[in-house]
Amino acid sequence: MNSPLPETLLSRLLGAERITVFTGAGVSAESGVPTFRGNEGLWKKFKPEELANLSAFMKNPDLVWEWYEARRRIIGSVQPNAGHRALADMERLVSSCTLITQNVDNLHRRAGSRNVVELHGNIERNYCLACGAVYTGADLPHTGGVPRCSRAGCNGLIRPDVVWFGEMLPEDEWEGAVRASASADVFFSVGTSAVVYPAASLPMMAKQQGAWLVEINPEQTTLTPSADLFLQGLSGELLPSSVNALKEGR
Ligand code: BJW
Ligand code: ZN
Repeated sequence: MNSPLPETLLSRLLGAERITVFTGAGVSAESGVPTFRGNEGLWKKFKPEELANLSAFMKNPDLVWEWYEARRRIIGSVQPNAGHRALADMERLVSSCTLITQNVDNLHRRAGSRNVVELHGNIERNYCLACGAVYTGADLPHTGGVPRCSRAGCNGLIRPDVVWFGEMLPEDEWEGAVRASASADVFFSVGTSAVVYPAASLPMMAKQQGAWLVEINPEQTTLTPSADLFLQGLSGELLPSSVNALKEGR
């Protein structure tokens, strides 16, 4: 059982005009989507650094594609959890609420969040490396192995529209994330190990600009010593109780 939420959290939430939430793989863990790192990470066979980069894809496109296909199958078979749903509720309760996610699994949108900044792309979109043509799951050519572009004369490799190591984050999303972090009164960092940059710089950016920094995670991270409040536990429990407290306080 979690201990009751501290009063300071409630008063900070009630006094906040702008709340920004930054999420990572841990927020989808209770839906059954494996995280990347740590003991519970299913991808222990491969480090994300080994598969989530362009040179791995060029060297062995079928292997990398199959990793994404396996993940799409998992994501397609699971549902958003109570943590995702609480964040969708939070958006409806707070006048300015931005959700910045590193996740590519689309579960925040499926839960009803609308103001979502996807920093690392979306696994449901793909594009041709040669001509840039966009493919969703439904219009992908199914050939076995990595699909190839069906535009006349192209035949380029199709890759998932996600951000791999060594690649720049999408400019508009990054700028939106920086704006929402710098202007936040309360900033939540939820379910992320906060080791992958530049995304991991957002919580400290928010704090340096005056936000009250709350971290939700069952484990301590490198961010924990800087958090104004560390709520140790599962996001599927702590996010609903935070949002319920906000509902009751209003
Ligand atoms: C729960 C829970 C529950 C569990 N409730 N919580 C040296 C220093 C600094 C930076 C670099 C460096 N060397 C290289 C870099 C740059 C590099 C980087 O940061 N590397 C570090 C690993 C060292 N970054 C990049 O390359 C980025 N681009 C860039 O920098 O561009 C500039 C540039 C351009 C050209 C050349 C050089 C630089 C791009 C990074 C892209 C990351 N992409 C991935 C894959 C996306 C696609 C896909 O999904 O396949 O993004 S990697 C992977 O990590 C994925 C995630 O979004 C990201 C973060 O992981 P996350 O979400 O934190 O997950 P976990 O598993 O790490 O943590 C889960 C947490 O949940 C844990 O803490 C658990 O305890 C917790 N948890 N259950 C709450 N129920
Ligand atoms: Zn093409």
